[in-house]
Amino acid sequence: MFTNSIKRISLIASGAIFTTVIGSQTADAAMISPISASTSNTTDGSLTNTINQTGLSATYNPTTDFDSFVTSTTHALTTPDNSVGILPATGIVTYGFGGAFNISAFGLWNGNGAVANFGIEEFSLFADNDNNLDNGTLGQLGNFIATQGPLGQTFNFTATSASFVHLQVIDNYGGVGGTIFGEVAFKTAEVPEPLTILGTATALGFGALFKKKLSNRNELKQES
Ligand SMILES: [Ca+2]
Ligand SMILES: [Ca+2]
Repeated sequence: MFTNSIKRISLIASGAIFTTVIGSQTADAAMISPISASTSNTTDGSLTNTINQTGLSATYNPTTDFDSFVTSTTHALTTPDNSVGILPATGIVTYGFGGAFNISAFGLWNGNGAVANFGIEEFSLFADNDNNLDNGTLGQLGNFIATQGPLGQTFNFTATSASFVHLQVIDNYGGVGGTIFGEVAFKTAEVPEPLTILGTATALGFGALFKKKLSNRNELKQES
């Protein structure tokens, strides 16, 4: 659906280094990427493409400052190789963190295809302790309006502990048949697990330290 028709992170001997790493980990603007994504919509491209940093103009890790990263990083033209299209245009995408994290903002790189208007416009976020929206949630984090384009966008909400977040796509900018977005990330205040910190320190030590209106799904499939 993107193609021609949708013109779319020895243990180090130095304790000083280790301390430095811990110091940056405790910054209250660390980034967390979901480790899972699911939807009941049909997809073109892959939801994995929205959590694996494909298409981003820079890469991040858990110590990266969320605010400055999101607001200065762009996503390449959204294609099936680096993004996802969900069909129909509205629906729910559920992201999982592999455990509860205290999250306080959502980063989105929206649809940025060769054909405009397939990006997310209105959306809501819900916190949850499981991947099931139907059995209730921990509450709505907010209702937001995204803009289209390659630059990352930040949507803040009250800090909430959640293992899953449901992204409810309510509307897009008019593209018929589907909605496209390139990448997501979350802001967390949580200190990553000790193992993660150790791994990061060790690594540092070794390393130097839709245009035409899509008429139907067949067309979408054919062109995917
Ligand atoms: Ca991507
Ligand atoms: Ca639930």
